[in-house]
Amino acid sequence: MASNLRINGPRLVSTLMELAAIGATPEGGCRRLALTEEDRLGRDWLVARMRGLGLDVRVDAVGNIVGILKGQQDGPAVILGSHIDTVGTGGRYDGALGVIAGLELLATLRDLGLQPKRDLALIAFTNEEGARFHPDMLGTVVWAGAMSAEEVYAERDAEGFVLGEELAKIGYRGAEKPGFLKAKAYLELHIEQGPVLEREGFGIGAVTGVQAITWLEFTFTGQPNHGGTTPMAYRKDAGLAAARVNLFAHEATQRIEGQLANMGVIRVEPGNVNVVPETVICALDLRNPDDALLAQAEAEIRAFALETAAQAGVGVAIRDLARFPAQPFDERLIARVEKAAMAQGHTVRRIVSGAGHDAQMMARLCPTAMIFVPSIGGLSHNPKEFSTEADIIAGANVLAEIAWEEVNA
Ligand code: HGY
Ligand code: MN
Ligand code: MN
Repeated sequence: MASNLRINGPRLVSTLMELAAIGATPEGGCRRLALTEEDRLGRDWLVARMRGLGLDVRVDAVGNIVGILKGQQDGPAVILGSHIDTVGTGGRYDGALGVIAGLELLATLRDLGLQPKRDLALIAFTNEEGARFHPDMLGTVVWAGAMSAEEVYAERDAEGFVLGEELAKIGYRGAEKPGFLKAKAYLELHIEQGPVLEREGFGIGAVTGVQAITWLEFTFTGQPNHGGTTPMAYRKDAGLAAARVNLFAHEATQRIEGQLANMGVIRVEPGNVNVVPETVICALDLRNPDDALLAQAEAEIRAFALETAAQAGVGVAIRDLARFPAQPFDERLIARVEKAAMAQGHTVRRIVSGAGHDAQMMARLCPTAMIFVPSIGGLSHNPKEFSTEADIIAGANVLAEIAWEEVNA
């Protein structure tokens, strides 16, 4: 049964589009920021679908939603998962595809009346994106024991809302202990979110691991003053310091092999065109497949920030928002992804993930692998994010074959 188990492709696509309608944006994407009303609606929809499949549905202390198909015998489960929260300019596929593909496999098993030897679980993890609350991958960070629920409850978003309160407000501060379900293996289907598979003509990516990620927040404190009367030499310009750090970080990507930098947050106070900025809070997303090179880039950028703040006569505070080392996946499962893809007639290549994923934390607990499908135009975190029906169905069938084999091994 293992090698010719196939999911219901049209149902996969229609279920994905049903979720996409929740938090749909006029530009054709999705906006379900973690713990917002849109996230709650998506969660409620998923819980109802899981219950409709007869799964045992549990919610843990940080809102991870766990749907379990009981196996014939006790023991560690095979876990499928991803996330349904999105960034502000999210698309329809990032995260959702992995959750819906897991749901579709469970629906297929129900259609066929198949009970696995072990528990087969599907988890939608909380706040994978880290767009509203930090760190990203928060649900799996707590699931894997790297932070406690109490620690993350205290996290605040940019408006000052507190994570623990927001979680309770949407009704997903659950009773289960994060990590309560032991895992034999974790598998995640996800869009590539980059241009490689499409550009090189591959249908499936066998993901070898995730690159290292560091997010830093800089708070520059200057002196508000008149933008027209204050001589340039007299200014204590927090905006100038932030701009120089952004430029320096981009220049570091030219010098350091594999280095990436993005300043996606720049908040200026008071934010008036004719006032020299008093405070600038900015956040840098730094990544590199190599831990040591990322550490070098971080050290250089930190040193430059202190130096440029002194030159501009402004104060500076630097805060860690997230820090994940490069994470390799399980070689046996990576090879299994390649084998299943080829057996099902797809082209496949190995690829390192540029994006962070829940899988990188689950890999600390059990053998883990990811399956990528192409992102058209390499677009993601953009409402125009798109993957073809053929590709997502192919990815879901590769996931199904491996999951079914692992859960009965
Ligand atoms: O930031 C990331 O790489 C992921 O999308 N959370
Ligand atoms: Mn994602
Ligand atoms: Mn994402």
